[in-house]
Amino acid sequence: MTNTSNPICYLLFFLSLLLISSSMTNAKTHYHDFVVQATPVKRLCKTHNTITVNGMYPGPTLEVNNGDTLVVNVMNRAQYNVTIHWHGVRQIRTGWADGPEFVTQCPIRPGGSYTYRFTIQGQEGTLWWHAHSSWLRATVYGALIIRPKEGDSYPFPKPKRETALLLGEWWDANPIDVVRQATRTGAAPNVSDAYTINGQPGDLYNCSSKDTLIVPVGSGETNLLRVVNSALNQELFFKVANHKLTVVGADASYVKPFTTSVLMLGPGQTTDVLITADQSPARYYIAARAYNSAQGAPFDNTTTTAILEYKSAPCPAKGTSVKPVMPTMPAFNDTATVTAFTTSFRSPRKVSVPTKIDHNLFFTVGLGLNRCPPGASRSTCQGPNGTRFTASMNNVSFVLPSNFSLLQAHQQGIPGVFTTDFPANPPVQFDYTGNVSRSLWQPIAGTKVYRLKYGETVQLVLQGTSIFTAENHPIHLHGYDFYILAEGFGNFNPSRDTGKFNLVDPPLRNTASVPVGGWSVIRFVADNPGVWLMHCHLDVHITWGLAMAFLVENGVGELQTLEPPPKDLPLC
Ligand SMILES: *[C@@H]1O[C@H](CO)[C@@H](O)[C@H](O)[C@H]1NC(C)=O
Ligand SMILES: *[C@@H]1O[C@H](CO)[C@@H](O)[C@H](O)[C@H]1NC(C)=O
Ligand SMILES: *[C@@H]1O[C@H](CO)[C@@H](O)[C@H](O)[C@H]1NC(C)=O
Ligand SMILES: *[C@@H]1O[C@H](CO)[C@@H](O)[C@H](O)[C@H]1NC(C)=O
Ligand SMILES: *[C@@H]1O[C@H](CO)[C@@H](O)[C@H](O)[C@H]1NC(C)=O
Ligand SMILES: *[C@@H]1O[C@H](CO)[C@@H](O)[C@H](O)[C@H]1NC(C)=O
Ligand SMILES: *[C@@H]1O[C@H](CO)[C@@H](O)[C@H](O)[C@H]1NC(C)=O
Ligand SMILES: *[C@@H]1O[C@H](CO)[C@@H](O)[C@H](O)[C@H]1NC(C)=O
Ligand SMILES: *[C@@H]1O[C@H](CO)[C@@H](O)[C@H](O)[C@H]1NC(C)=O
Ligand SMILES: [Cu+2]
Repeated sequence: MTNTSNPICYLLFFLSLLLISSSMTNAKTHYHDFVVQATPVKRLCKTHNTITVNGMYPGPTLEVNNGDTLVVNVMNRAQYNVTIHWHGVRQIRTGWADGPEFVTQCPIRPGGSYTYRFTIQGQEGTLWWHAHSSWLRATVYGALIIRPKEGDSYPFPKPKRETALLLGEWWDANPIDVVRQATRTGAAPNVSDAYTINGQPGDLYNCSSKDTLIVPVGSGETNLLRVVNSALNQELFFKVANHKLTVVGADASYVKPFTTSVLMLGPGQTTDVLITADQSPARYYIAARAYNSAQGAPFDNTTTTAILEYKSAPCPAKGTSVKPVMPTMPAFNDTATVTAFTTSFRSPRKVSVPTKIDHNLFFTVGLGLNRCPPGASRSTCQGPNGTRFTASMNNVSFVLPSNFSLLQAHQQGIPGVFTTDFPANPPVQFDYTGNVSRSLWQPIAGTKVYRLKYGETVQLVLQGTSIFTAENHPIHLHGYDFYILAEGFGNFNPSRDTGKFNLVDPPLRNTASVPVGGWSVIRFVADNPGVWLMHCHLDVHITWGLAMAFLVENGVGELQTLEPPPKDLPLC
């Protein structure tokens, strides 16, 4: 181009420069007000004073393009402390906007407000936002849809319509009362009474025949469903009767398309699928119900439904009611189906997985039981055999600070809020997935972080344990996407399992479902300074301490340094 004398070439060159600069200035800033408030919501025959955003359940859908900036002013008009987390957003240098209470900010107290400002950088697909304070996210959540930059297109044929489907969980009670009761008694919290799709349980539940979401389709159309598991405590199977689903994205990264009849999502995960209306015009149930991997544990064994309705479906004759076609759902403990699904994910093409590892970490993840302190009232020790439930990573049950957020304490050098001795390996080696001796069941409590220098590479083996019970744990890392190199059952064995790593096209995600009685291996580069929570996204488990945090130091220069805290950052 530059060594030509052809004036047309010069013209084209300058035009292309203009185009590049205009696509750079195309990025928009979206302003939103979120008012957190109690709102009457009627479900399952009863009205509750539900905490919502702007009176909506689920809350507003945010739609942006990759590269756009969001400015969301959150006003707390509820009676509880609240924060909002933008689940899966990388938050590069903007850790103050990440949201987990006492990790990156103190809570927004009743009457207070805080403005979250952040830019979407290099992410496309479906994410979501939710409260990150106690169990408020049971009802305080919504979709965050990120389309390609203007002028860019999807790496698949443009769908005719797009529908976000948020799978949720409903208690016929105040969810805050449910968690408070569990925290007081030490027992497992009550399970939910219904699952929901975009806030509607569907017509299999009592008093819910009108509370059913209808998803219209035209015959022959291909549509995009953006499925989000926003349930609090339950991994879910998802199916559409008689229709195949082609998975094209997950956690706001594209994947190599594959076709399946069933999805499984852990809380926190998103899956984008194409669905073609290639069946006879009729009404088909879209259904979700539990994948419950913990043997013998009580769970909500109900099924939520929406209806995929062909626009040309014949109207049922007057006075008759033709039920939509119901899909056959996998058994609640069908781990084989889950494994077939989760191991189908690939990146669309070869990716550059870090190969020189600076930190080779091994974290156990699982439950535990605390013996009751002498003299404690029996009413506070209603876990199994007079214990209290707990959970831990590497035998540390995570305790949130209460006087400063971890990020504030780090940035301002305030001592005594956390320690940096989170162990790189389990303090005791044992047969993690075998019959674990009772002497190992009680973890220590602590606020420990693991320190990383800017740019260091991390390999992390997440090893499930069978302490109390083995269970699939959806482990979510804030501020990062990571490659999932492999997963398996039993104890991770480096000499046997390293050979199974996918170093070519592993999927990039923000939440990994660690198999029940098994392990997952992830890798990431610590290129985002801040304090980043990593936790089980079953809220019952994070409540018990199944969490830790990475502290990533600043690098060199402004672009590798955490921004200064916003002026309106809530203090404790
Ligand atoms: C939990 O369930 C028990 C038994 O059904 C019930 O008595 C209790 O009120 C429930 N707790 C809450 C907070 O709803
Ligand atoms: C629905 O109502 C019936 C009759 O009142 C009751 O027996 C049943 O348990 C209810 N089902 C659910 C899921 O609440
Ligand atoms: C769950 O409910 C189904 C009916 O929908 C029933 O067949 C099954 O036994 C129940 N499973 C458990 C574990 O309660
Ligand atoms: C699933 O649970 C049923 C009982 O509801 C049991 O018979 C079956 O063996 C279990 N399957 C697996 C794979 O654990
Ligand atoms: C509770 O105690 C009973 C009787 O000693 C025992 O069989 C059971 O395994 C114990 N359960 C737990 C979870 O410790
Ligand atoms: C913050 O709280 C921790 C734990 O309660 C305490 O040890 C520490 O001294 C407190 N720090 C300040 C500066 O108050
Ligand atoms: C697990 O080990 C304990 C002793 O450590 C033993 O009493 C118990 O029977 C074992 N349970 C199983 C299922 O093997
Ligand atoms: C966890 O630490 C406690 C206290 O030191 C100890 O009793 C227990 O055996 C440890 N468990 C594991 C799995 O390391
Ligand atoms: C609300 O947050 C403040 C710190 O900002 C804390 O002191 C208080 O205990 C919290 N309230 C509840 C109910 O958790
Ligand atoms: Cu968990």
